[in-house]
Amino acid sequence: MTMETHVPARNTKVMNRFDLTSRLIAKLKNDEAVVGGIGNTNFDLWAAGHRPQNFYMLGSMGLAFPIALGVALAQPNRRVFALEGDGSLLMQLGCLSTIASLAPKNLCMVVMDNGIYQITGAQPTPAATVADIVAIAIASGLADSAWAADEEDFERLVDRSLAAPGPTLIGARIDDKPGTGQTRRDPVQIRERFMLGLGVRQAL
Ligand SMILES: Cc1ncc(C[n+]2csc(CCOP(=O)(O)OP(=O)(O)O)c2C)c(N)n1
Repeated sequence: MTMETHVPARNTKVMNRFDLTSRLIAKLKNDEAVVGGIGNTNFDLWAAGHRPQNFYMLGSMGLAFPIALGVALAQPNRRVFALEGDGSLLMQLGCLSTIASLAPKNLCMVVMDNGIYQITGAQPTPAATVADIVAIAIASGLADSAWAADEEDFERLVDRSLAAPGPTLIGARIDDKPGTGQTRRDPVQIRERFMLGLGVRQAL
């Protein structure tokens, strides 16, 4: 079964990244992993409440979904969420069809689509005009992809992703606000904490 009817992006409510991220984190009760993409997605993930199972990508656009794919394949009994901006995903579209081919049941991708490269000065991305991220995901083989119509619908889609076999993708149109707060930029610490959080490294 797929995520019901596909709502076109332009019929969806413009929401807020930090609010949606907080709603997602509030639902996680089983040490689910969450991978934040470069910049605002990981800033808001940090601000929503740091968890040892969070990983914060620094510096490279488009790597949240590929990293989350690796985690999902390595730990099939853990649910994995990944948060990415539209500009970053458009730079790394090939990951969608790779994920569709490998079909990890435990992976949910969330695209925070503000139609701009917010963090570098709000230049418009193709998602603002010609590119529909959810349509691209479906055409890449990710049938369980849907735009969230509003916050309630976003929560419903997250609940479904926690219960149903994935991979799933949720598109959310968001406003142009920058991230709330800033992740501490210490890549070694971020990696070590994540490995501890996933139980693949023992504390010294
Ligand atoms: C390969 C590469 N090109 C350009 C940059 C500079 N850069 C960093 S974040 C960013 C914009 C990210 O846009 P998006 O993913 O839509 O997130 P938003 O800033 O809108 O939250 C850009 C252009 C980079 N870090 N890496």
